[in-house]
Amino acid sequence: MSKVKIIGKALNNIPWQEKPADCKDVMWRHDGNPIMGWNATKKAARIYNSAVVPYENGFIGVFRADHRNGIPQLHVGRSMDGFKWDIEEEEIHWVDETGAAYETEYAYDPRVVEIDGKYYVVWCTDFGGPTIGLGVTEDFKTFTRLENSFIPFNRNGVLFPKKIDGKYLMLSRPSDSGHTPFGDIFISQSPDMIHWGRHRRVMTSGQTWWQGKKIGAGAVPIETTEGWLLFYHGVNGTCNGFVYSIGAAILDKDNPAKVLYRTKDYLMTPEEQYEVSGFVPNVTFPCATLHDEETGRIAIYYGAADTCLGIAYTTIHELVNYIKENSLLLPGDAEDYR
Ligand code: BMA
Repeated sequence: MSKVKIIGKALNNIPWQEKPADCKDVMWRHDGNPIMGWNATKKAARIYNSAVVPYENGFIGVFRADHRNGIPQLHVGRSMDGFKWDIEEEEIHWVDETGAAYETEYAYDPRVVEIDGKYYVVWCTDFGGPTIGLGVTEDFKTFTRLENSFIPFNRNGVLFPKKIDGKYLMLSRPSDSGHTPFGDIFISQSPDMIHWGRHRRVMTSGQTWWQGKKIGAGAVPIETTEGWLLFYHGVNGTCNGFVYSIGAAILDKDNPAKVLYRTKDYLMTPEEQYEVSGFVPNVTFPCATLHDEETGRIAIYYGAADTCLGIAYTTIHELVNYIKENSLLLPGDAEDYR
C-alpha cells in the first residue's frame, strides 16, 4: 500500500514524542500533560479548547480562557516550542471593518487557520444566542471582525485551509441555545466569507454510543493524499452527563461534503485524571493540530475537562490506515453531498 502523506508544509520544530513501546493505540498522549493548568494568568481561571498555528520561528495561538467571572474570552499566546506558552494578560479586543470597537459578551472554542497569509479566527460568539463568529488578523495585534457566518444557534465552526472550486468551506454544528442534546456536522460554501450557502450534511451522530448524542468538527482539516483528515469530538450521553471523546474521519478531497470513512470506535476518551476531573468532568475536545509534511507527524491540541490543555500525537500513515480499516458510516452520512 502506498504511503499516505500530508499535503502541506514541513514543520521541523513540531512538538513531538515517539509512541511509547507498550502503547497499542494509534494516538498517544504527551507525557508532560497537561501543558497548561489552573490559573495560568491573573484573569484566566481555566485555559483549554484552544487553537495554535506555526508563526515566525515558533508558534502562536488563540486561547479560550474562562475568566474568574466564569465568562470565556479569547487571548493570544506565544510559544517557541509548542509546550510552554506565554498567554497575554489582556483578552483580544476586536474592531469591525471600519475600525470601530466590536466586542461580544463572551467568546469560546476558537479555531485558527492561515489562508493566503491571513489568519482567520472562527469561534462561538454571542449574537442573540451562540453562533459562529469570524474574524481576521495579519499580526495577532489587530483583530478585525467580519460578518458572523451563521444565525443562532450554531457552534464548532471550522474553516478549511484553502478554497475548493473557488469557494471557502466551513463545517459547523447547528445547535440550541443550551447544552444541546443533539447535533450533526454540516458544511457550507461561500464565495467571499460573507454569504454562506449550499449547506450539506456531512456526518451524523448516533448508533455507536460514544458519538450517539452529538458530534462536532474539531481541528482544521488536514489535506492528505487520501482526502481531508478531520478530527472531531463525539459525545456520549450518560446517567451523569456528557462524555466527550475524539474520533476522526476522511472527507472526499474534491467534495468534502462526502465522508468516506469515519472511526467506528473513538481514538481517545477521557481516562487520565486531568481529563476525567475538572470544571466539567470527562471532556477531551480537539481544536487544533500541528503537522509536518516531511515526517507525517501530527500533534493534536485538546482541551481536557474544560480546565486544561493537553497534546496527543499520531502519524498520518498509521492513522489513515487505521481509520480505513476500522470505519463505520452511519445512516445519513454522505446522503446529500452532490
Ligand atoms: C460544549 C462547549 C465546549 C465544552 C463542552 C464540554 O458545549 O461549551 O466548550 O468543552 O461543551 O463542556
